[in-house]
Amino acid sequence: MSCNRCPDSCPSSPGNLKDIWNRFWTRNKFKKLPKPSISNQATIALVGSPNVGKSLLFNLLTGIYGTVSNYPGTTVDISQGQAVIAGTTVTIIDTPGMYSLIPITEEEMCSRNFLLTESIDLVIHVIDAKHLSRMLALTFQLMETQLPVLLAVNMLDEAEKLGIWVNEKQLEASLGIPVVTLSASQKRGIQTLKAKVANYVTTPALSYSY
Ligand SMILES: Nc1nc2c(ncn2[C@@H]2O[C@H](COP(=O)(O)OP(=O)(O)O)[C@@H](O)[C@H]2O)c(=O)[nH]1
Ligand SMILES: [Mg+2]
Repeated sequence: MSCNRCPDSCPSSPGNLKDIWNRFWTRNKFKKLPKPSISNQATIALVGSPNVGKSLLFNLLTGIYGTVSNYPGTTVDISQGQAVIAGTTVTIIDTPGMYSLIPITEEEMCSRNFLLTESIDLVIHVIDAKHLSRMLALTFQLMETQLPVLLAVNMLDEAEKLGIWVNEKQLEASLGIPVVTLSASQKRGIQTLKAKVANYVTTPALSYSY
């Protein structure tokens, strides 16, 4: 909204805000719908806060043969590997820890840029079951980018010890996206995760309308 007192260069002037808005959303405005079936070219990004188990999950899905490279122009690591899901080989990317799509750290900047500029078929948002409500904020931000999102609620073993029980179906119904509860360290829920990844791209009913 214009206050009518700002010079044209004011960052709050409607023109500049429109530019920022357009730059942020252009990529998403014309985003294709998820592919009808998972293909050899599919790229799946593991995203989430630090220490939620992304890298352990990456290792479980890809084995030990991932490659680590620097995000261009930075010293931030991005790991890439292959996994077999629903009988086909897909690429899995382990992104640097990120609390929010509004970046503060270099890691967050890299993860955000990666998500918004690369061709990603599915984002797996890994969260810690012990801090469910706090971590769902990023889930909503990711959903707003209109990228297909699957929520992986990890650390179930630790949550259960604290008496926290996560209702996968209820969460799925509330959010409108697929949800998997798992414990990467106990290798619990990995097959369900793979099945839901495969299902997600073939079952339009699970797509959220937002
Ligand atoms: N108890 C428990 N520990 C886990 C689980 N998943 C990962 N961890 C541990 O949590 C720590 C952080 O995991 P890491 O994969 O490095 O997290 P990242 O920072 O998200 O990549 C490591 O010590 C893992 O072994 C889990 O499901 N349960
Ligand atoms: Mg990691």
